[in-house]
Amino acid sequence: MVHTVHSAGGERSKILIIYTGGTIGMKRDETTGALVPFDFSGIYEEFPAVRRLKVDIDVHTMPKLIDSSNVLPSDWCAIAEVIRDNYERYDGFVILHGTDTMSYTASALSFMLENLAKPVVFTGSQIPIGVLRTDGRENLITAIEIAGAKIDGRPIVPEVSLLFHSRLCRGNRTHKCSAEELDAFSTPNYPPLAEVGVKIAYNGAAIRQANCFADSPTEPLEVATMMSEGVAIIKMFPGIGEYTLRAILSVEGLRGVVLETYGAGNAPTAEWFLRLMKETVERGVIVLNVTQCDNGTVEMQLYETGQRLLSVGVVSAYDMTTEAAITKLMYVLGKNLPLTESLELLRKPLRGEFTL
Ligand code: ASN
Repeated sequence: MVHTVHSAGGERSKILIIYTGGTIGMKRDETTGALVPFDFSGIYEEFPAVRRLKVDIDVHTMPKLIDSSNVLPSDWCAIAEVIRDNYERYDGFVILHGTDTMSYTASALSFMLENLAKPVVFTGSQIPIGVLRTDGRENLITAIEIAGAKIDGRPIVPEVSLLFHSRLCRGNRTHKCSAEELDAFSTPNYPPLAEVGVKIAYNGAAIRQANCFADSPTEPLEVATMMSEGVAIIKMFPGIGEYTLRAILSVEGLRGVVLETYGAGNAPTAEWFLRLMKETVERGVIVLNVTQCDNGTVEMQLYETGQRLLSVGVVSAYDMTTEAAITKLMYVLGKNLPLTESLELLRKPLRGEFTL
């Protein structure tokens, strides 16, 4: 469902808000007192300040509004398709999404939207929009402003980003780090694309540069909607048992695993563990090594415990977040390429998701 809400005057941007659900959309029903979804088509009545932005806003409400803990790859495809179908008509897109899995969806969309040349800004809130002290109002207004921001007629942030509290971050570099604080997202290993204070201070050097993404903003937008389901995340812990690990790795249809290791990409050198990893890799399952640390990169050459993983064919994810690693695996495996070509795509940054 698309609603248009126009406001007067000036050189303007056209923004499509895609509302998917989450806390940001919740408002208290005045008769029952229950939290119910807010109708964003009434955005100008509810937030008159939006009229002062130089934007015309349309609102697309997804058919089923969800708590983002219920999100599925099919929902990512549905969002990507809304962007594709409306791409030519808008200057930028704001995705209102629950915070719990927002980093997964933002990461997934960064890969699925090939040759993206327009802003796609994710945002949400910790406090419902209908509650007086909500953080949703500021997040929403700032996200709209960023999605419509241009210099010399060109968008300032032509990539998938995530705006929360006082920072705009690259979407595939984010992680929900707090269940309570309003500053709920971190951007490990990559600087914010903008700091939001009295002004919005864009960090031009961190924003998509011509050579930092493997796709091209001058080519037409393509939407990759095949995301492989044959993936898993395994978090290492001292004492993880051979049977447990073997059971996960022998699941039918498994094609890729994100292995969360210790420190700079280290894991036990126990013979059973390395044998199991070797067997897995030899079966054609890709094992992608991500660190459990909050920041820093995988460097498997540093210690024997990392070198052994490297020697059995485990692939470094460098400084990628788990969210980016799992969605990149789904995206790459969804292309059904020969193994060597999949590995080639995993070993290079496609959308600035890691630093070599
Ligand atoms: N459970 C909510 C969601 O992710 C949390 C939120 O949006 N703050 O949909």
